[in-house]
Amino acid sequence: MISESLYNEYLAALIEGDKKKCHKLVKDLLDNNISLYDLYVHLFQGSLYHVGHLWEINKISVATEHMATSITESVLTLAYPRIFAADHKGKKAVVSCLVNEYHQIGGKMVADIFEINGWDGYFLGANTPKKELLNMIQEKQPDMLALSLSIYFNMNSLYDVLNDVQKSSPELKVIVGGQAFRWGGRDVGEKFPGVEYVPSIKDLETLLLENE
Ligand code: B12
Repeated sequence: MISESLYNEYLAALIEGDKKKCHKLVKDLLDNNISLYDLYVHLFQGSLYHVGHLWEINKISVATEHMATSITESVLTLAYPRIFAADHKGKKAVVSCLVNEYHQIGGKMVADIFEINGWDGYFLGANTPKKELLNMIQEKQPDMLALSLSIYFNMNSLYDVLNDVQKSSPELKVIVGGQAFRWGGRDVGEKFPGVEYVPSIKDLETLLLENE
């Protein structure tokens, strides 16, 4: 678990732009065997939601928010040695954000959860055009496709992509998740049978264990 004082120390360093301190705090946590879940959800996600709130109420600038995001993207890589140490099972997942979706950290975490559970997680990143995504699915022939959505206004793009994916790869298991679903769309499985809304990376781990 992450103590409140450590969380506050990390958050202050993040907002200050003290990358060195953020790196040290995260490295110490990893050396002390913190679970990836605690690190990703309680430290990285928690602090970014906090940063988003401070930005929303005009307590910090857009530039500070961008700086905090960039530091988070760099400290995420500190967990790579642990993530890539997992035994691989020969299963593959393509993980992507859709076109006009620039929030990519949640999707990156999802790809890491696949990796640590022994899957190859091919992460395509932010703003991926539909055609490129469909091509990658043909190329990699994944066992699962995971789509991440943060902006609710992008829900129609999601439906458009799901339509085409179900036509070109009818057997492919598709899961969706991300903050956009706070505002609606959790009934996606009714519109697209077989597509599953997965609320969190904890639920994703459970799903992967069930799929072993
Ligand atoms: C950083 C950030 C940005 C950065 C993103 C850069 C990057 N490299 O990713 C930039 C500057 C690009 C950005 C832009 C915008 N942003 Co912004 N942004 C944020 C911020 C501060 C953090 C996002 C983040 O990384 N969170 C941390 C990650 C780890 O959390 P997460 O995405 O929720 O992911 C977790 C889960 O949801 C889940 N998950 C995610 N995807 C999936 C998928 C599957 C399959 C599964 C199982 C799970 C899962 O797992 C993750 C780990 O637990 C948020 C604040 C917030 N509350 O998040 C606002 C926020 C998301 N942004 C917001 C807005 C409004 C915008 C803009 C429209 C602002 C503007 N006026 O330009 C633009 C839109 C750009 C676009 N078209 O995408 C709003 C969205 C509100 C809404 N109603 O949709 C938020 C919530 C801020 C706010 N409080 O208003 N933003």
